[in-house]
Amino acid sequence: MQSGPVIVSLLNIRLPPMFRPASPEARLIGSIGNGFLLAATAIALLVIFLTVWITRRYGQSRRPGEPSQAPAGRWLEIPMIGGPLLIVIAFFFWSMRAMNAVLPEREGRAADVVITGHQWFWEVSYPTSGVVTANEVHLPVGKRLLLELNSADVIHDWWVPALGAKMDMIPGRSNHLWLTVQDSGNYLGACSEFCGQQHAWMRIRVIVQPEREFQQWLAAQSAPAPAPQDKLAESGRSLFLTATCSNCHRVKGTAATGREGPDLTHLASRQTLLAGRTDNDSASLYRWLMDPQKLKPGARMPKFHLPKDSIKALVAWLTHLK
Ligand code: HEC
Ligand SMILES: [Cu+2]
Repeated sequence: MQSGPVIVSLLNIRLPPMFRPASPEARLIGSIGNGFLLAATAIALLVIFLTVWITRRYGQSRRPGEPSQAPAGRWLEIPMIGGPLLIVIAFFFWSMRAMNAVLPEREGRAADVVITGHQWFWEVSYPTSGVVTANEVHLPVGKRLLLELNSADVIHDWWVPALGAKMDMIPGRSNHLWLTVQDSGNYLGACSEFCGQQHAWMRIRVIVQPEREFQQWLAAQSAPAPAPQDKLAESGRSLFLTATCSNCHRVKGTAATGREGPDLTHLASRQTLLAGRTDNDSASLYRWLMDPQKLKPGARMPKFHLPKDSIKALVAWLTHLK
């Protein structure tokens, strides 16, 4: 459901995602934002009105000389103190309600999904099925899920505006969020705490699917990497295992068990590469392996100066990893 003010839908304006909440948690947080915007607008209008009215009524041209300095009576002091106090109290309870809905009480439950921020990609793991993937988070629709958020290096911050709360990922501790997504679809977000050179290319893609589809995806992901189907891919696979690639990347079903870089077991099933930097196709893979530093300067993957034929073989194998 894409809710928003009527006037906006009439004008056919596409609001930014934080005004199109897709979860009850996001809706609650959005309501505070909207309430705040309304209250602040009303106060700004009141101040502007009083400024104009008072200057016109009591200005020098109308009433020359020093204005009378009589102090205001109780009738003015009580609303001037009481009004703001009431507003602050209302927002305090409103915020407490939202915090209670979004921040766990974990209810003794283990996390459904564990997301770990790395410079500059997201490791995504599903503890109950042992699935590990990267950058694209698949979730089942309509289920109340507990997310665990960690960091492998510096502070990152998880934020998918349409899905609600923003949460820091702090090295050495785990933060948690509850999340219920009500509609299937793709939801985009980004790392929201400056975390180094490629912070801007640390995008999030949450893919929300009907339960059956999600379970199919999970089952496919828990399988080991498919065997190479042709000679070229076969040589790409052995190159991968003998070059240093396997020190940093895991490919389930092979000897590659590195965790420094994204898990590549089912790389070809993802929509994008490098946390949203490019589409996932052979041309982009080729460009990446030719010179990672050109595509994502500063990325934690060095340039290998591999001959073109070797890169072609690697790409052939990587595109096999459905
Ligand atoms: C020193 C560690 C390291 C080594 C060695 C390494 N990589 Fe990487 N690789 C990374 C990191 C880190 C990333 C994530 C870059 C980013 O998105 O910022 C990455 C990303 C990738 C990606 C994109 C994955 C995705 O989901 O977007 C591919 C494909 C890849 N590497 C292939 C290889 C191949 C092939 C080799 C060997 C020739 C190799 N890597 C060697 C660290 C490494
Ligand atoms: Cu980050």
